[in-house]
Amino acid sequence: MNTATFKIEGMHCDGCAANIQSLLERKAGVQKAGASFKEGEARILYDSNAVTEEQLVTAIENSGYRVANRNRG
Ligand SMILES: [Cu+2]
Repeated sequence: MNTATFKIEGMHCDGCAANIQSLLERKAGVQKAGASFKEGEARILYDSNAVTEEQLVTAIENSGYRVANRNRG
């Protein structure tokens, strides 16, 4: 399992965070995801054999948000 923390730009309410959380949770290979509007970030626990970090970023950005920064762990 891998963990990633993304700084996300473009969220403007808790609904945006819930939206990001559910789109991440729908991705194959994602075991757990959490997103916070207040902190402006998402934390993801995923299996890198099933989904890449790049694919997670793309899923978020295709929904109209921007991943400004990424950290592993
Ligand atoms: Cu919103």
